[in-house]
Amino acid sequence: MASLLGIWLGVAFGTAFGTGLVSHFMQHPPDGFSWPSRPVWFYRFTQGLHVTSGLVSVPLLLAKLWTVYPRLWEWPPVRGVAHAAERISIIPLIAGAIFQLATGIANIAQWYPFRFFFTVTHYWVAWITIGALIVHITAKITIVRANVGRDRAARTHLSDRISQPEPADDGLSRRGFGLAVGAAAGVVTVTTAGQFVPGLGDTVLLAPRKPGVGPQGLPVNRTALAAGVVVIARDRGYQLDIVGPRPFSLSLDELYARSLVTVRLPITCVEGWAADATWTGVRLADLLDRADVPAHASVRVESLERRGGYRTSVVDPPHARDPATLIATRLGGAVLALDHGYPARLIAPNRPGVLQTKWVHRVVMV
Ligand SMILES: Nc1nc2c(c(=O)[nH]1)N[C@H]1C(S)=C(S)[C@@H](COP(=O)(O)O)O[C@H]1N2
Ligand SMILES: [Mo]
Repeated sequence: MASLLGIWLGVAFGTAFGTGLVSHFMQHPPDGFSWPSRPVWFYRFTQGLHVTSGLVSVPLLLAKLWTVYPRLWEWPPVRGVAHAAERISIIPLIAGAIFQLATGIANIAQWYPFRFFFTVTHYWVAWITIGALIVHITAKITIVRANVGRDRAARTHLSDRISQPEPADDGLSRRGFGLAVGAAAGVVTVTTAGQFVPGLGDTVLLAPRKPGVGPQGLPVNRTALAAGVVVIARDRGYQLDIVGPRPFSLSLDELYARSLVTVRLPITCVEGWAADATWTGVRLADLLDRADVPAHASVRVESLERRGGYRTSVVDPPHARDPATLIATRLGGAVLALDHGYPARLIAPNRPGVLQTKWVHRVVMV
């Protein structure tokens, strides 16, 4: 059972790690690297997998700890150098795994009881945990093979380290335990996947946000009140400034009069919810052309928000030039709600929600 749970945990943690790296490098692309803007749904897919594999790991990890718990108190605690190294690697593995799952869930719930910055810590502890996991897998691979593999001969060589046949009538059977853990993992998946799988919104029970619930049928991440832009965003004197070799500005009326392009794109929050919406606005590429911004240049989109980690975002050429990337002024046919970024916001395909800047008032070539 420990071997089987180990395999599933390895798959779940590996998935969470890989998709976590995608999300990290989308938000912090290394120099000279930029992500494609297509397929439109790619980030929705990877981030959905990230959150689901993390949540599914919770019942798997609890079951695994429960199964191996007696082994943690085995005597003598070490049986040589290799065994000691393996035992020591258990500490960052268990601590890291619990830390990643706990902080990830707290972040989904937008609950920040900790003093450190979530994304940076979650990223670095992921490397520590995966490092310890690789050491652990290397140390245990032979036992796992003997336990779950078809090679019966391997079993006899390791007879003292592998599971003995199940004694009859000894409490919860191995099969019953396995089914219970599988059921728990299944329930977690079904009650959270609706956050990002189109059309499954009704099954969301465990997640704090449901697609379709919020102003204009869309959840809100940070409200205008929280961002401190309620007054300034409603100012009739608002202007959108496009700063390039030939800078220009659009007044509120000009911007709305020019908002003629409609696209259907999701907002995909890193926290795991995604919702499709119909956006209308001006193509970013058209604004950049008019300002003579060269096709290979990146631009920075700036919000009216004065503080906050997500008040600006950089748009690299694949996204800046994608015909579906808009400075949007309308959502579902109506003027953008203040909480969704009135008077104007960025919306682009295949991009984490944190980079879909709201209350945009300036676009600057960088
Ligand atoms: N200026 C600004 N824009 C922002 C944010 C923010 O905090 N400030 N939050 C981002 C995040 S994390 C998400 S998921 C999306 C959500 O957009 P919505 O609130 O319109 O659904 O807005 C993004 N745009
Ligand atoms: Mo977000």
